[in-house]
Order: sequence, then C-alpha cells, then structure tokens
Amino acid sequence: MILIGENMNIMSRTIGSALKERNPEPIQELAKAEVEAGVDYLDLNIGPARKAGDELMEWVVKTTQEVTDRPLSLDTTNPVAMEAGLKVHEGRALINSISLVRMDEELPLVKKYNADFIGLLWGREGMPRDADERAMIAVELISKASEMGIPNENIWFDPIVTPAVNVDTNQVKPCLEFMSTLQDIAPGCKSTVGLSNISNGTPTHLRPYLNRTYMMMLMKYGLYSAIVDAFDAELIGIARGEMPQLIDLVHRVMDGDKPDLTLLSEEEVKYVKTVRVLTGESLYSHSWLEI
Ligand code: THG
Repeated sequence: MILIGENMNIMSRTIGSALKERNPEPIQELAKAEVEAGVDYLDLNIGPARKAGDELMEWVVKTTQEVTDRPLSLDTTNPVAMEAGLKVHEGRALINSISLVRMDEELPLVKKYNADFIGLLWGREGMPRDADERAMIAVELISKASEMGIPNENIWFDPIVTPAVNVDTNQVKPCLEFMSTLQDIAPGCKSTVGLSNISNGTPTHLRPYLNRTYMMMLMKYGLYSAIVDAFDAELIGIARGEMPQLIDLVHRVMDGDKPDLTLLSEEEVKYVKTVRVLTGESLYSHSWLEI
C-alpha cells in the first residue's frame, strides 16, 4: 500500500506557526521524521491559503523537497496556490483533491503538470449518501478527465471517511461497498482515504485502534493508499504486511465469523471489538473496548 503522511498540516500548532513565519526548521524536521517513519508521500495541507497562498505553497514545496525526494500530495482549496506548488514540485505530484464542483478549473492542472489527483467523491449537493451516489460522481469525474486526455491510472478516488462517533451519518458501509466495486466502475483507477477522519472526536489514546482496524477492513477490498498518521508505527507495520494474522482475523470477523474471544490475545480482542463497532454490530461509545 502507498502511505501518505498526514502530519504536515496547518492545523498543527508548530506547523501552523512555521508556515506563517516561513520558518523552515520545523517543516524540514517533520518531513524527515515522516520519511524516516516510512511513508511514501508527504501531504502538505496549507488550508484555504487565501492570502499569498501561491507564495506560501511554493515556499513549503521547495522547503520540503530540500530534505526529501518523496513526492508530495498538495492540499489547498486555492487553485492559484496549487498551481504555484505544482510549478516547482520535482517529480510527479499528487493533487489533493479535485471534486465535481471545481473540476473544470483544476483538471487542466493535472494535464499541464502531468500530475496524479485525488478524485474527492463529494457531490454537488454535498456528502454522498451511499455507494451508488459515489459511483455516479466517480463516473462523472472519469468522463471529464478522459475528455481531457487524463487516463484512469492518474485518478485516486477518495470515498470520504466520516467519524465513527456520528452514528447517524456513518459512512463505513458505503465506503467499503464503493471500494469493493471500484475496479468494475472505474478500471485502472486507484483509491485513497483520509484514514484518521474515522477516529475524529474519539479519545486520543484509542484513535489508533479505529484507524488501524478501518484500514484493515478497507484492505479487504484492495485499498490502494491511505493518508495516515506517519507516527503510528503499528499501523505502518500492518500496511507493510507485518501482521498478516491480524488482518486475517479482521477479515474473518467481517465475514461473520464469531471467534472464541477467550482464545485470542488481549490485543486481538480489541481489534475484534473495533470491527464490530465499525460494522454497526455494536454501538459506538467512548469505552467500546471495555464492553
Ligand atoms: N481526504 C483527503 N484529504 C484529507 C482528508 C481526507 N486531508 C485532511 C484529512 N482528511 C486527513 N489528514 C488528517 C490530518 C490530521 C488529523 C486527521 C486527518 C488529526 N490530527 C490530530 C487532531 O486534529 O487531533 C492532531 C493534529 C496535530 O498535529 O496537532 O486528527 O479525508 N483527500
């Protein structure tokens, strides 16, 4: 799996002020640490960047690429800043992200800079409600891209992960279903998810269980890549194939298997409980691992 480090984010206090002050040290230290941790791409999220966004993106791309040769995933809603980043980026960049609403102005950048892009499955009326709505949005993005000579291989679809705590709007099932049909809908297209979204609003020390479990669940359907916390070593290990038995256990529980919990390790039991929360079999509460 391709892993994209999520940590370079304007929402983080140290990175937010380093970006504002154009202080290269915290940016370069974090970039090196993420690469050391084993990610393949670095996401650079500078937010809406309304003021001098182009100058900021150019600076942060150059600053980051001074210390690593990993490709970057450029995340801003400002298209002028996006282009400024693409212009100076060395190698093949990933544009994070393009949705239906802005595809007319942003798809030309994919072509011009020979980039990949994350096709965000956000509809004209907002969040898609099920896998079918996601498929319809995907088809529209593909056909527009294809018209412009952009092949499916350049598109990484993101079905949009929402927090598990929002039981009513939980999108786990439709996201899994979308993943399982992606190669029929969109042959050759890739996939990605903002994995940590799933654990937003949950106790910090428990977030990794939700993130890792959901990743293993998506892997059942061939998840190609994920935007992840680079410093969750266990998650990186799982993605790198270091825990095939755990992945197998998660997949068996998804298939309805009811393993005898007394025969499992304490850690394994936590993952089984987390699968059940994510499939909706048990209700989410902040203490789901204790029940
Ligand atoms: N899809 C795509 N891009 C995305 C997302 C997505 N980019 C943003 C986000 N979702 C994925 N990235 C993050 C980055 C940080 C966190 C969650 C998702 C996060 N951070 C901690 C917090 O806010 O509590 C810590 C922040 C800090 O360092 O202080 O949860 O879905 N295409």
